Amino acid sequence: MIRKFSTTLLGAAMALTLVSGVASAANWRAWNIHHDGHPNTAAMDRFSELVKDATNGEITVEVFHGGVLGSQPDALEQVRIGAIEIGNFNLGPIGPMVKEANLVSLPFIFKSVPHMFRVLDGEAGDIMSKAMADAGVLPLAWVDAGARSFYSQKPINTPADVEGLKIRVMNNDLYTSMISAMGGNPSPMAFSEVQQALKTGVVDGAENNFPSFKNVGHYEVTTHYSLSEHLIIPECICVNTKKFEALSAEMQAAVRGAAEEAAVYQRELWAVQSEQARKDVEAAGVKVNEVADKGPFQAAMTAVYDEYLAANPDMAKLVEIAQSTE
Ligand code: BDP
Repeated sequence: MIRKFSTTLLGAAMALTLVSGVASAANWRAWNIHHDGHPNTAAMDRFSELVKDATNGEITVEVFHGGVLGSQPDALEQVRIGAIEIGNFNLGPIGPMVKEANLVSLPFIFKSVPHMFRVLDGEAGDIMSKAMADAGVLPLAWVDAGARSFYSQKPINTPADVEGLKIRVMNNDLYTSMISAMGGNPSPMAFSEVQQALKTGVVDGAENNFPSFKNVGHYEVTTHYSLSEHLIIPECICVNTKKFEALSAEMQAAVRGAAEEAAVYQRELWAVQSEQARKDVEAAGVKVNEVADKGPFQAAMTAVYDEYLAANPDMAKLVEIAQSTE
């Protein structure tokens, strides 16, 4: 009798182990807004392969490209609540959700892309990462998104050239303030709608980096790209905090390692493909112009900083760290 009982118990224990063994395998869904031919699409595919290898298939990541899982603000909310596990996000749309992330959305806050990475690798990056993780969107690695510049049907050389233009921006009040401060009319809009809006004249212009300008065909409906480089916004491979923290330490290290390796790959691809994207759009007829003096653009942003810091005085410390980082 006793033996029978213990055999039953053993059977139950084995069944439980089996069940929990199955439960510990995770099939994650990843959001990516870009299509084939964009560096981040290749990097997210690489990330998926790396996760599978590093976790011996215990965690799989299925990447959904082209924004099919929703717009960026929607997908961010999904990752925050754990309905989607992971994604390649731009920090711009994270700002309205996590105040600290807004540091990178202040125009001209960074001197260059390397400067931006130095800031992220320092104390400011730690503060931002913690705040993002606390909000449910934990950054595993930072990736490059170059600098954003204006494009329109005429060259833009001074803030006065933006006056009266309707310019599409990503969802973040800092960008609407930025355009208003130049005398333009900001139009927040989902990325997927911008090409049509440019084509039909619903907007007069937009702003982005070369790979994105090319990948979704904005260059086909635009004549001039002006190198204002007013925003240098990093992106992340970000995971739902709870799902990540529920993993064993070993699995966490494997997933983080995969993200870091995918980020190195992304940065290499970015360097090559953003040059190429510029050449491709020029070959297609887009006129690219340098902005000889960015001073007037920077000067116009004083009002944006003043207004923002008056409403968010606790952000002054992050701004000061970024500005004093060499
Ligand atoms: C691209 C970013 C993407 C944004 C898009 C936009 O990679 O995350 O959604 O710009 O302007 O450069 O909405």
